[in-house]
Amino acid sequence: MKIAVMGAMPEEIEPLLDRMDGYKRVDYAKNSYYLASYKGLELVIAYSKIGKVFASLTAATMIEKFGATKLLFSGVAGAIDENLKIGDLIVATKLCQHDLDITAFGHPYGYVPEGSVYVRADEELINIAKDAASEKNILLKEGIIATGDQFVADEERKRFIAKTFKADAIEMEGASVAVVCDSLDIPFFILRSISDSADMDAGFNFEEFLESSAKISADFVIGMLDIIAK
Ligand code: 3QA
Repeated sequence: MKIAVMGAMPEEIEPLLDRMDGYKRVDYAKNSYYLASYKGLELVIAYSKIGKVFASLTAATMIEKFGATKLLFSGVAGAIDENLKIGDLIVATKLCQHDLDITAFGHPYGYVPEGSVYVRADEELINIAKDAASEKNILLKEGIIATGDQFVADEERKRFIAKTFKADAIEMEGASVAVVCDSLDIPFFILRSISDSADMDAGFNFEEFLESSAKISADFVIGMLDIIAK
């Protein structure tokens, strides 16, 4: 079994690589993939670069070229749910693309023919996350994550996404990874730690908290790998 662990930005995977027993870099498709070992587990680790297209390419590459049979995503997100504060962890129960719009043809937001508005994450992996959270007494929220090719720093856009998709958090990769994994029948898991609230201050907060929140998420994924390795 090979497990893919991906992020979007270097800051999201560096704390993971730091914890590996060893790794070697393989360059492919203008990106770097790290073949790593951790407590006897075989991993492939990479950051995709930002947005749905790069994230899809990386997820598909980890599965099709590197043979990953499960995928865990670790990173940061903007909060939509007011109860989510900077540093809090949220795991996606399901994900949607908030910027996918063929409503001109009477379809709902986020829907295209032969697709679905939401893609569900793997329940077994979510259960492992719950075990990791209770073991370490960490608060782990579950919710809907909305993905789009926009850094949202705008109350109005945020309200639209909240209302249309009942989303709790927003980011730029999760739903595209979900579509790839679902299509290829690979169990996946998307974890995010809050870096900002997708409002006026989002840019500023993001820059301040990217590193610390990315580490909170990465540390949690390490805790999950500890359980999987047992
Ligand atoms: C934002 C990162 C992208 O990979 C999505 C962070 C946190 N807050 C968000 C928000 N809206 C959407 N997504 C997010 N990630 C990249 S833009 C900054 C690039 O800086 C989640 C996320 N409010 C590069 C330096 O120039």
